[in-house]
Amino acid sequence: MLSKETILYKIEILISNHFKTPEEAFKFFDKDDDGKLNKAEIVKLLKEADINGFIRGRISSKLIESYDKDGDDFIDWEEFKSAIDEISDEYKE
Ligand SMILES: [Ca+2]
Ligand SMILES: [Ca+2]
Repeated sequence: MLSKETILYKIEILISNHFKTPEEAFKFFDKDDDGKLNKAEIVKLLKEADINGFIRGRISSKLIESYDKDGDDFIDWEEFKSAIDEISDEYKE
């Protein structure tokens, strides 16, 4: 199992390599355009972030567990942003 730090780091790399802003990444992965990421959409994000296929489902659940503040089983923009802010805090020099 990858550590949370490693996972967030891979997501950070994905976003900075392929998107101009975290918001653009969020919109890209929100395939059904409902303003929230569901588990399947997060699994796709993890795939793009080069996370091993066998653990994507579990990591996706873990991320929802950690960042779904209002408990609706979706990650909305505010929740996504708080995860991204955590990454930037951790990796800023
Ligand atoms: Ca969605
Ligand atoms: Ca939520």
